[in-house]
Amino acid sequence: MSGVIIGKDAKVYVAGHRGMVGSAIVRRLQSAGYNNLVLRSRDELDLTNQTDVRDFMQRECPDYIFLAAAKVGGIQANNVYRADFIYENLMIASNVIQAAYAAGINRLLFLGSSCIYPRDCPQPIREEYLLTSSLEPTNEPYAIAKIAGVKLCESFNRQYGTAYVCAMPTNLYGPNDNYDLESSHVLPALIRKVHEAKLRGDRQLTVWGSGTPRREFMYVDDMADACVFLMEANVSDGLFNVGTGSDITIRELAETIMEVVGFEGEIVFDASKPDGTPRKLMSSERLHSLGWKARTPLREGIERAYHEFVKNSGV
Ligand code: GFB
Repeated sequence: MSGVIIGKDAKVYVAGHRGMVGSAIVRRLQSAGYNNLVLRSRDELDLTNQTDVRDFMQRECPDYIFLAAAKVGGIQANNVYRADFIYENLMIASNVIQAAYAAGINRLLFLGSSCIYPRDCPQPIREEYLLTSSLEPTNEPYAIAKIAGVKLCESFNRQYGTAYVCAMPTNLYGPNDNYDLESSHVLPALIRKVHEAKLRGDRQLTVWGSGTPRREFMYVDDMADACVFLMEANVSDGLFNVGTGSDITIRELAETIMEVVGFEGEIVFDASKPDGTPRKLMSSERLHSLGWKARTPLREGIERAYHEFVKNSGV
């Protein structure tokens, strides 16, 4: 079934609207003139509670759902809180997708992550490499939950004719990111570490791992743009990678952030911390062939994120 075209007065539910990705989707929808958004905080609706989610869907019956709610974190949080990552993400995906179907909602976009792909994938990573070999151990529980979400969408589409689409972003950063040093991803962690090192007048900066892993970083507003693009293009099925097409080493990332912040210390690598996947560069050809491309250059995105961080930290 292909989806009904979504107009500006359509009722659009953004699950996870307080998070980095969900809040960017809300900004993008509002700037495009969507005026009937359904938003619920965690206190108002617990997405791990099946009965509450079913009642909410039956009551609200949105025309389109962006499923951006998830328990997320960097390499260390994924590795330590393994049970929480698999349980919460499985519950959220199962509850929302099944309740959407049961309420007769035919259109939904499920958001995952590039870590669903095998650890030692050929690069750039194409969508068809899913489930071709083993996952990266540090985030296997999270990845398994996200793969389950992809398979839920695919299976409901096949059995019931729904139009549930999956978008797999590369490593994202931007407004409303998590800057907690224990649980954050590398880019916000390094923004904070470099900024604080500069304020203290440190001569060294500690970076986890070896600095050699390569990652592809995308500004979250580009991700939100891709999500709304998929909705408006009336795409009704399939898995779409969303990335910029270029990657850099963690050392190069640290050096770029040091330039942006204006800190000239020496980088020291902490080998007691894991490197994770050696390289994670996605092929976004499938999405490019529909006419979408990321716009924000990395340096410019880091400058924007840094200014936002300074403004919010009040230092
Ligand atoms: O961003 P990150 O935590 O996640 O780490 P992943 C990327 C790389 O940066 C790793 C190194 O090699 C880290 O060792 N790194 C260096 C640091 N310094 C730091 C630091 O101060 N903090 C952090 N966090 N890393 C996550 C997955 O993988 O990416 C999730 O665990 C998800 O499931 C997400 O897919 C996008 O890119 O390795």
